[in-house]
Formats: sequence, structure tokens, C-alpha cells
Amino acid sequence: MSKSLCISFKPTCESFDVPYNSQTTIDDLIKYVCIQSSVLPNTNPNDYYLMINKSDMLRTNQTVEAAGLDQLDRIVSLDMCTKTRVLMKRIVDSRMQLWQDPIKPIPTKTQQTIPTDQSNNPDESSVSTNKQQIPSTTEVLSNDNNDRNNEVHILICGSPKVGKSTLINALCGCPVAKVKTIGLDHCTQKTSYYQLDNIYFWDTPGIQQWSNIDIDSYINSSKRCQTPLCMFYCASPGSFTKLKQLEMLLDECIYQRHIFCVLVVTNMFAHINRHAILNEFKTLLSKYIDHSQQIREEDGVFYYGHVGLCTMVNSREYVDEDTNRRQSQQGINELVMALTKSFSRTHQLDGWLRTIEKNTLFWLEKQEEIFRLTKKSDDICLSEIIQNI
Ligand SMILES: Nc1nc2c(ncn2[C@@H]2O[C@H](COP(=O)(O)OP(=O)(O)OP(=O)(O)O)[C@@H](O)[C@H]2O)c(=O)[nH]1
Ligand SMILES: [Mg+2]
Repeated sequence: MSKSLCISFKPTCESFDVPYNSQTTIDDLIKYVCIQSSVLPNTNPNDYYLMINKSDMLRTNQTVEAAGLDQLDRIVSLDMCTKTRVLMKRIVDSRMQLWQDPIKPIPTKTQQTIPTDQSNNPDESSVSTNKQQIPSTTEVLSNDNNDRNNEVHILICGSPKVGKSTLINALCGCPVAKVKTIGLDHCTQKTSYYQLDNIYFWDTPGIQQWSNIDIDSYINSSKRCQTPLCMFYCASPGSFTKLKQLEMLLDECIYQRHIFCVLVVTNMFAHINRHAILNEFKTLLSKYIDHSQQIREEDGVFYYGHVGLCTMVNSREYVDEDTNRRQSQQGINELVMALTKSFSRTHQLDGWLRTIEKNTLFWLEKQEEIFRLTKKSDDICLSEIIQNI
């Protein structure tokens, strides 16, 4: 009787019993699945890797025996996963055709309270125009864009100890920002940045006492971050949020600088008033939207067109001190996906994909959805080929 290994094909959720002998390599297993898949026929074996027990990636040129796969008690699961770069390219390709709404002009307040230097930036000035050039895929995933040195700048605001750093780390899928676990002292004392390759997170301890001038100087804190990808505002249930200051911040970001605003209820299980905060976020964001049709909800994320979005998350496992009940991470993958869908302009999508590139959990857990969402681009490509015959 021939031996076989059960392999789960992550992008389609199909399962296969793959036969093997002593000479079979990991590469052979991958090729077998590619041939057998009916959901993704003619798929390229080079786009995938094999993962054992949800953790270790197996070298493709080793044999099943060398990898220890014939010792069945070692195997909890064998998953055939898509390489992150392949998923990123699928997103970029399909976004061009599918996810791109025509860019709507962002409302601009007539009275300008704070001078801006938008006019110096050809990139940002195009936000308020109706038409957008659709660039090629290679342009998006290459260095060939307008962004200086390909740097990405992300603003993070919110009161002390609300979970700003924990959120950054969860979104990136790796420790970027310092998180202090014990005591009342908070880590972020003044505006500082955390860096992940050439991605900069501009972190600030709070905006409670802020005036317009403070907001302006915060956003201008570095010449380099004058065109940030987006602004995250975090509030955790139980923490004190001054809505007036938040509104001033949103006015500045949305009206004056066209910065995409992401309002997040962090540490959502810390208190039941998470829904109240989310409702306040929703009311605030509605102010910047002309038509209620631009507002939609998907997977717990509320989208406000090109203005921003809001949601609630649990960035890391939460343990209730009274009941000892545990709540696993929640809402992070959905937030990452929501932003992936929201960034419609070339350098924004490129910047965001590089920010989340190391978030293995996201790329693993969301690959079926990414394949589903980007499937139409295959159909379009196929119909183009047929038309050209
Ligand atoms: N379980 C759980 N704990 C969280 C969450 N967010 C933050 N925390 C905890 O709350 C504390 C503060 O989190 P930080 O991420 O350091 O908060 P911060 O806003 O960056 O704090 P400062 O930089 O000091 O202003 C840490 O003990 C975190 O582990 C969350 O979503 N879930
Ligand atoms: Mg912090």
C-alpha cells in the first residue's frame, strides 16, 4: 500500500492525500497539489511553500524522509501556503481593476486655520482631483515612485497607555514599538519614531491638552513625515478621550492635509464601553462625508470613503483579571485587510503592503480571502487573452 501525506492547500481550502516514496521531494509534493487543484488549475508551483505544524517552512529540495515527514507522529498539519510576495502582487494587480473607486474630492473647509504646504507636493495635491492615472504593477512594487527614498510615514496618536505601541506591533506582525507592561509610567513621553526598515511610525503620548498649533507642529515634527500614509488614533475603553481635540486633529488631517484617518478602539475587552467609543468615532467621521452611501460596514470595520475608517481591536491576548477568561487577538487581520482595500493610490498601497509584509499571521490567515477577492483579475486576464487570439 503506497504511503500518502495529507496536505491542506491554503488559498483554496482544498485538502489532498499526496502519495510519496523515499525519493519524493517537497517540491514534488507541491507540484502534485498544483496539478490536482480544481479551484486553481495551472497554478505555478514556484508561488508556494510547504509549512509543517503551522510554524516551520520546509526546504523544497529535501526529500520527505530528510524532512522527517515519514514520521507521522511529528506532523500535526501540513499546509501549502502562498509566498507573501505573490499575494502582494495579486493585490496590486487586482486593485488596478477591481477595488479602485473613482477618487472623490475630499471636502475642504473654506476658512483655513492653519497654513499648509500641500502645493509643494505634487503627490498629495492630486488627491482632490477626480481622475487618477492607473499605473502598472511593476511601478507599484518597484522603487520607481515619487516617494522620497521610498520611505513610509505613519502617524500614531492617542492618550498614554491606550495600546498604541501594541497596535503597531500587531499590525506589523513583529516587535517594532516598545510596550511597557508593568506600572503606571508610560513609554511615550514625547513625539518619537519607531522604525521598521524604511517605515517610520511617529508616536505621540497624547493630545489631551493640544491646541491647533500643537497639532500642526506634531504633524510637522519631521520634515520627512509631511505626507504620511495615514494617521491612527487610538482610544481604549476606560481611557479618557477628549472629543474636541480629536475633532481638531481630524479637521487638520482630513480638511487641510488629506491624510487618511484610522480611528481604533484598542484593548476592546478592557471595558464594556467600547461600543460607545466606536459610536463616537462613527459620528465624528460622518461629518467629513457628503453622502451616507459612502459609509459601509464590513467585518466590523466602518468605512468612510476616502476619508478614513474606524473599528475596534484586541491587539494581543486579553486575560480578564476577575474571571481569568481569555480572549484571543481580534480585529487585527480585518483592520489590515480594510486598509489594504482602502489605499487606492499607487505609492499608498505599496507603502502599506511593505508595512504589513512581515505580518505572517495575516498572510497565512487571509490568503483564501485574498485569492477570492483577486480572482476576478484572473478572469479579466483570461478574457483579454481570449480576445487577443
Ligand atoms: N490584552 C490586551 N492588552 C493590551 C492591548 N493594547 C494594549 N494592551 C496593554 O496595555 C498596556 C499599554 O500598552 P502600550 O501599547 O504600551 O500603550 P501605549 O499607548 O503605547 O503607551 P505609551 O507609549 O506609554 O503611551 C500594555 O500592558 C499592553 O500589553 C490589547 O489590545 N489587548
Ligand atoms: Mg507606546
